[in-house]
Amino acid sequence: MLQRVQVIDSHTAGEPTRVVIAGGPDLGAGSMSVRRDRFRDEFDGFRSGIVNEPRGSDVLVGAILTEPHEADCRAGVLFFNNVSVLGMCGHATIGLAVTFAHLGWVKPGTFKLDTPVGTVEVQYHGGQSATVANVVSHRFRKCVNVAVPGIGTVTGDIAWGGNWFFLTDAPSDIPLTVGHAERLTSYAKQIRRALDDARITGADGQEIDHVELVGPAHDPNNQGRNFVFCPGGAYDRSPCGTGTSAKLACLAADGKLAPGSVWRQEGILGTVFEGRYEVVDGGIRPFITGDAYVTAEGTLLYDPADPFRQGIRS
Ligand code: PYC
Repeated sequence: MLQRVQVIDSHTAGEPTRVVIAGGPDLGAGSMSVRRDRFRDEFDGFRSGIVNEPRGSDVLVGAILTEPHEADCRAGVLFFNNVSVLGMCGHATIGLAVTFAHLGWVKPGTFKLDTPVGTVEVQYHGGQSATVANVVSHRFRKCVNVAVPGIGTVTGDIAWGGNWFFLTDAPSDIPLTVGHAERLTSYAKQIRRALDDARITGADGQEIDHVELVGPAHDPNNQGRNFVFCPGGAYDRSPCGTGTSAKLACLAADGKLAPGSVWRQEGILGTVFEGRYEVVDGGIRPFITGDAYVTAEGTLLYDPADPFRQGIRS
């Protein structure tokens, strides 16, 4: 019998999200991190079937909704990509807000979401726009050197923005434009491999699975531009919500951006997230504002006889 899974697709500043709204597995009880581990260990085929080819692509980020564990949250959510499960995802949270509004589930106002890395608060502004008050973010280490074969020593900061990031200046000979995405990807991938080889990690030995190349904004109305290399080898089409949070944590730690001041972060397509922060215990609370558009309502069909029903895993 065909299995049916209902999804809504959206994109936030160019980066796609697919939210499962019915037909997903029951992830049982426990905190969102317990459910994340259960999803990762027992339902990896489901994850892959939602986001990977032939139904998706390497770029797609998935989200699955659950009952929240924290009573004050509207829903629990797990984010995932082409290879695994993410901690948080900023662009997808903005996509969720606009999707929830599209479904008539929320009106302009605030609601909370329970994620494996903490509670986030979402302010839906109406129309396409939402602001995410992200999890507490911080810079973990400053000016870390890593020897990258074929490139040389690369220096960067390690920061947490809901995922772990290594932030470093974009190379001077590769423009931060989408036309150079292949070269930027290859550069970031080499850094990622060198970090792994040198066992350079985030706190508690956690893997640094995102590399953020930073440079000056192209538009004088903005303050910076980035290229974010994601764990599964794709690059973020948006300015990356957790990556912008990590950047804000570094700016705050360096005293380069005052609490409440606006940082307009361009991504590689030139789309913008507006960021600001407040100081809290353990770091900063980033606020990330962006726009999302719903692109499809659909039912995915899974034939038990289909050899690729669980997607093509790389
Ligand atoms: O927006 O946080 C984000 C994100 C993480 C990976 C892709 N997008």
